[in-house]
Amino acid sequence: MTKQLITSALPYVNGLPHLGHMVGCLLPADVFARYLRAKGDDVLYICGTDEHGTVSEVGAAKENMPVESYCQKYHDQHVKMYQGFNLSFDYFGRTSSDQNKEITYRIFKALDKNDLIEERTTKQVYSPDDGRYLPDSYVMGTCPYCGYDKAKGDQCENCTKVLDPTDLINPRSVLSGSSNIEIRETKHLFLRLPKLEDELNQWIETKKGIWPDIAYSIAKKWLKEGLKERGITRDLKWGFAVPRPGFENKVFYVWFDAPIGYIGITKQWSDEKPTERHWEDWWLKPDEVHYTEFMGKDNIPFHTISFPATLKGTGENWKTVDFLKGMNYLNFAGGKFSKSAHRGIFLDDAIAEFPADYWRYWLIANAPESDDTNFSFDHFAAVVNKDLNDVLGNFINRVLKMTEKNFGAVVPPMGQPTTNEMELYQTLDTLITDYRKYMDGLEFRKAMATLREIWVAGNNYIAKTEPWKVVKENKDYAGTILATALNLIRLFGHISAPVMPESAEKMLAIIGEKLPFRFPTEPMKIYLTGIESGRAFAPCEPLFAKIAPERLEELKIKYKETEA
Ligand code: B3M
Ligand code: ZN
Repeated sequence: MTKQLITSALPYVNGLPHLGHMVGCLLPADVFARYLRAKGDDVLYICGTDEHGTVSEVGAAKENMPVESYCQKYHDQHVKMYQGFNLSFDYFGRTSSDQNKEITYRIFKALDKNDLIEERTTKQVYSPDDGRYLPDSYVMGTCPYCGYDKAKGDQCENCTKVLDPTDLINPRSVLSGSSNIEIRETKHLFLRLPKLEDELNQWIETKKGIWPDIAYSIAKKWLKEGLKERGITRDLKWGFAVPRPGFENKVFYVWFDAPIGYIGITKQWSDEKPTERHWEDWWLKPDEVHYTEFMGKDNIPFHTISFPATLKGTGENWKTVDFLKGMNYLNFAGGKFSKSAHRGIFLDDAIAEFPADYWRYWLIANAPESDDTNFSFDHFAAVVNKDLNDVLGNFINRVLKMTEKNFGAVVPPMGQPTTNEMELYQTLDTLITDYRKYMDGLEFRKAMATLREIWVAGNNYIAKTEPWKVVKENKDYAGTILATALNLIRLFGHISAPVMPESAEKMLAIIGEKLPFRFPTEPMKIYLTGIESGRAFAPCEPLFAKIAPERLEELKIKYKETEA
């Protein structure tokens, strides 16, 4: 059994998550984790809130709360929203945990021992009007590389270039807007990335043709430009104290301990559940584990350069990423989601409007894999109405009704397959092989298009065989058709489960089956004759409901889609 480690980028604790976060990393990781579990792999899906840094410190001050309680409050909100979306984390932890501190110190000490940490006096942005040092992301200005005028001091989100705040043209404070900015000298620690450049280069080369283009090319672009030493400490109170004399008022930079958080959170899990595998089995036995990371494109540099460098620099045998799934952005009505402008759809609203499966299916079927994608309610409603209602839901309703009417609520006897059934088996064998291939390759859009084709194949089979007519002249064959169709409902349940777990559970319940989901490996000839005749089934309410035109218009107004 393969050990599959899966992580999705750790959402900042203070940011209210929206559909863009969901599709950028959390949901595809969940779909992949569910798929691998259904195939029988040993899966560990780890995530958690990213809690350190100024954003939390400033947020807590605004709410007049101790930063610890502030983080706890928002951590709990994340947990609740992800439960609403049915994310199946094996553990959802926190980067501020004791375990993460322990691992962060262990890694820092190893880097220091290997002469990869350098002390430097640096110039730091101080804002007299705010009465504090401003961290990189709190300085805004014009990017010297692409001219984008809202570039932040840590990274330009327009050209993804990593910046220092002192690189910015016309810098100003994000907090007060003040451009009264002083540069003060202060001591900081740096990770000597140039010393690790060759090793990183060799490693990245092994990913060529394996990683999606976006991940490989961003890493290569960085390496080509040459790596610079990277600061790993900050003038803040909230964070892990730097264990070195003379650094008493400083903490580690949030981007230093956040990716280490994947390991720290795994240790949190393993400490809480000592009966499960030990965290070291996942992180210190690299040959036994396959590791897949999910993230939005802005996170790629940190995960292809700084985090692997941090791990490799220790000289210890840490697991590094095997496959990195980077996603582009999801836009809302052609622009960015924005909390302050109340633009876009945040997860609490999403769940209040529609069942999680509607969102899950739309998001994965339209994942921004090769380019940015746009969300619109028109498109969302079209997909829900057509794919989920007309194609999948209708198939199930018709089959259940027809069977009940002619045979009662039991599976009819299955006769010998005719050429119709043989054709169906063949079509589905091919489609399921494709579906598996796309899921294994993390090509989510293609996987969902194939899933839909599988549902369509079920509809085509019924349209071609016309059981409502056949039942009048050849009841035995009508029974075979409907028994086959009931087996198809089970198939649809098992293979739709990674993306629509709630609906899939209902589909299985119809034919009296329970979890766990199992991805079929046997030929359809065998699988589709699997349910014994005479088994009772339970007719159910329609699984999906259409979004009516009036509702659609209301949604557009409520979420300001038309104004965007
Ligand atoms: N919290 C950035 C983000 O949410 C950051 C990711 C950390 S992953 C270790 O986009
Ligand atoms: Zn730029």
